Amino acid sequence: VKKSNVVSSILGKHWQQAPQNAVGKAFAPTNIALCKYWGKRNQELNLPLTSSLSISLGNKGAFVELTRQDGEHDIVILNGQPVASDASFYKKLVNFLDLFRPQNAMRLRADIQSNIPIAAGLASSACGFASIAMALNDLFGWQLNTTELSILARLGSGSASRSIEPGFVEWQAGSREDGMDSYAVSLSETWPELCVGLLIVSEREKILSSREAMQRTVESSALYPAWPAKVSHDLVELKQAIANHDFALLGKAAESNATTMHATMLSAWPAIQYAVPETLLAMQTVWKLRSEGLALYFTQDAGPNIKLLFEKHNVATIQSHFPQVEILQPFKKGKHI
Ligand code: 2P0
Repeated sequence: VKKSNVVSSILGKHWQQAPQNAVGKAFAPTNIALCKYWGKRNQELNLPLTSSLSISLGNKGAFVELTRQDGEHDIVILNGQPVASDASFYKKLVNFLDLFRPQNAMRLRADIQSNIPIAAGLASSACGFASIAMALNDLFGWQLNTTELSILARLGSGSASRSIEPGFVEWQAGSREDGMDSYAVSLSETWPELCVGLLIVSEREKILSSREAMQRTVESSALYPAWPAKVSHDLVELKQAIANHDFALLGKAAESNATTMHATMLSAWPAIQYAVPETLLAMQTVWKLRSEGLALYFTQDAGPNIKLLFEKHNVATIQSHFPQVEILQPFKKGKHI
């Protein structure tokens, strides 16, 4: 099954018809996985080996305006700066847009405004592809639902499937070969007290893309066979924690999911380690503070930075121990960009 088969089956008669509107606009939040997506069963369609569960970060994400562009090339502007045509983000984006062009091969201009701290390496592809999928829907007037948008966003980047909706989101792995049952579903619960703290410990570039790292882990880690069972266990705990607002259970499940994911990578060959010394120091500080009674947990993605998890009543304490932390409230209402 090819990406274009999935697109044509979702868009039906609308596929490759001209845009209905002059401009397509959309905002998509970025998301942080509490139970991670690590390993694909299908590389082409970004179909995961397991389900995952994330939290969308409120008004932190990407706002896109898509317009038609004369000439031979797409133009991608990120925060006012043109993205070079040899940049990997440009190439990934153009490949994605190729799936949707009408027969006359119309070119597009994508003006993307992101308010995620750039150095955080915070799943920019997640909100990027989700916002592009939603803006295409607006430009072409397809009137797709969130399930269809989640499937389309996944074709750009797996984690983008989880960035269509706010709040807690579960990406259900599904089992079909064409991935039509692999999309994200929003959980209805909210948790206004919940905070995420971004701890930028290093601005170093990513050592290895998530795509390559997860593939190498699946193929060579002796620990990978234990991962799907760990995910199933953590998903049960996370849903229970969310339903009961049990912060200690949420923190434990999220932190141990992240450390287990990184353990599978460390046991890959060649070994993959996204942590730098400052990452480990931050983890040790979290563990020390927790042993002293502070309800503080962390998670870590495919990079050296740490995301702290805590509740609103502990904000002042967290700030005193981590003066450089940027605190986000996923359930706080607010304007985008
Ligand atoms: C996640 N990550 O669940 C996991 C945890 C990073 C660590 O999803 O190859 O950019 O485009 O499907 O979505 C990052 O991987 O990978 C990611 P592709 P993606 O958030």
